[in-house]
Amino acid sequence: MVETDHGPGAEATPAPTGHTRILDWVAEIADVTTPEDVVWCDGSRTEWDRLTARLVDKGTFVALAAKPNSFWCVSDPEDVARVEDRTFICSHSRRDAGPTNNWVDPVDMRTVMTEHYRGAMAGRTMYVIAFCMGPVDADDPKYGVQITDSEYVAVSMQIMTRSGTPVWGRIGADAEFVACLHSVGAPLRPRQPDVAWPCNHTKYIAHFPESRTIWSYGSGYGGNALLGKKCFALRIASVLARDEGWLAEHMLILKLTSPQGRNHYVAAAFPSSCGKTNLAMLEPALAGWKAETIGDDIAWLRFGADGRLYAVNPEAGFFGVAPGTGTKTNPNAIATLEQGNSIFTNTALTDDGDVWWEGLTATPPPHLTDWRGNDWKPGTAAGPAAHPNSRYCTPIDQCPSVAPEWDDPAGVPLSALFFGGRRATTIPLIAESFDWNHGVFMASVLSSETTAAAAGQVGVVRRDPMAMLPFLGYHVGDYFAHWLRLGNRADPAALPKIFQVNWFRRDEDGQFLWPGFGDNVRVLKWALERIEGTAAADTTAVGYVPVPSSLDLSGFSAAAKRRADAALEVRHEEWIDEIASIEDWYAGIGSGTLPTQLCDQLAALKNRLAHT
Ligand code: GTP
Ligand code: SPV
Ligand code: MN
Repeated sequence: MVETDHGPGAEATPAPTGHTRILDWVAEIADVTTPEDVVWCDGSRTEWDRLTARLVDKGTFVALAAKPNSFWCVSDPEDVARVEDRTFICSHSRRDAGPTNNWVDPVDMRTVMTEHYRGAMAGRTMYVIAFCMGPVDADDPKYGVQITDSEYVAVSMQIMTRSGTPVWGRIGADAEFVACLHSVGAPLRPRQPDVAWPCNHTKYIAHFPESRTIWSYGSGYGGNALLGKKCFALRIASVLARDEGWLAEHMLILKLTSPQGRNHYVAAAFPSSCGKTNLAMLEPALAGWKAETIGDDIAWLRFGADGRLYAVNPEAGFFGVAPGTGTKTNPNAIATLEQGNSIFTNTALTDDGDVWWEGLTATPPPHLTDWRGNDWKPGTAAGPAAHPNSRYCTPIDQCPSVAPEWDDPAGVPLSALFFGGRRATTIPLIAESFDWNHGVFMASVLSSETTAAAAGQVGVVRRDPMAMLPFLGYHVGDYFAHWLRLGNRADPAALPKIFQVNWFRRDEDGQFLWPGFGDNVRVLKWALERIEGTAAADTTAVGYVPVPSSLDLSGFSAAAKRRADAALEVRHEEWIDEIASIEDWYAGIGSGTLPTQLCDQLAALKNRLAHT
């Protein structure tokens, strides 16, 4: 045990590790950031109670009367989403960050950020959190240590990751770990009162892929600050995966059981705020089908000895979009939250100590406190009561639909991969790829309208390859080559089939053509029947698409069936525009790096469009 006590704080705790590199790093960061004290987190309930009480005292948290052990808070109105324009991949060579990432030389970035970090934790407590992404019993567990000066982050990391004493034990004296440094960048002078949501107008979310290091500064929100999530489990992990022969993906993981009792595991990549959590907690609209949740945001995919692709959820909680979540759309999320032990950020607060957001109930309560902390009354307010990117943070193991194997270190073998986006036109409800390379092509040109999950304009169509555009730690062309290589050296019969889906196609009035949510099981059913060889398909220019009678629309009205048919249409005139946009996207990647197989796929698609 090593005593690490910087300054006069009453809370300083002894280090629970003899890991020299961790001790040296923590001491070095404490010297630069000058916190009042250093607390080594044990991840216990006692710690949770102490930190949540502190957050209530500070005015950050409001304890909810209506839900056990649950808290509401609002962020600074400038700190509400991931900041993609302030996110950097600081690889040694600019080339390795590729055309889709912001790049700064790692030495320059460390120099600039060190000046921001200097004294940044003054007046605050520095927490040191050990965590493991994925089950601690994995063959090759991936550890992280996050330093943070935010109690909000410390309690959120308790929900989102496996953390604390058991992980310190596993890390031992010499395990590899990803060093995650986080500061909200809001030092306090002596006796300066704190604000409810400290943060800094200047923000940096920097990744150093070669040294497996993350430096985050200025934001306290979501993926900017909970560094196990997008920063580690996607940006750094994608680089680990490239080097070690696996894939780190922005995917939900779902277990489906047919009425005949057949099990399939599937994973699906949709961009932020495009339906992963909802599909992961699906309540099937078809009788006899069962859906169970394994993960809702991130999947780590590795080939097993049997040649199949296995998926593990590296997280332990959900950081889910609140608006649109209700008993009709996502009853499992609502039931998860009813159990308590949750944090709500930027939702509205009811007068009786509960949370509310648009879509929770059909009509809002007569009075609310909105996400800016102001009075809010239906009909009179200028904006929504909850921020569109307001989130709940809740443990996965209290979800009623969780599958027992969610925590299995071996993962689950995948039958299918789905790639989907939010597209008002063009992209059919579902299309099956012709083979692995065609599926990788489909995923490489995935596109979606931007959402409130990231700061910036909403509703603009952009290419979002594999739903990973904001989360890739290296060159997108190399990433495509990695996908192709892994599939091409595998047994084709053991590979998951690749499908493209679009729940968000609209009619001329802007209404969704497909009802979505629980009805999405109808689409999944067709995909599984394709895998089992029983469903019929039309061969179109863009892939295999259900013949109308092969999609189970039982219970749909005639009008709903017509709308489903429209959602399935492959309209060549729309695809001509799409091709132009795909060509632009590929041109930006650079012919030296874009795999020739993908250029061949694009040429073949153009050829099919011209001849069918
Ligand atoms: P991130 O956590 O940002 O990665 O988002 P996500 O991909 O998990 O998206 P989520 O499931 O939280 O859904 C985002 C929004 O899309 C919510 O407002 C949902 O209500 C809405 N949504 C989800 N599934 C469907 C669907 O099948 N159809 C329609 N129309 N909307 C959906
Ligand atoms: C996303 O934006 O994809 C999220 C939310 O899941 S965040 O954790 O902020 O990245
Ligand atoms: Mn996400």
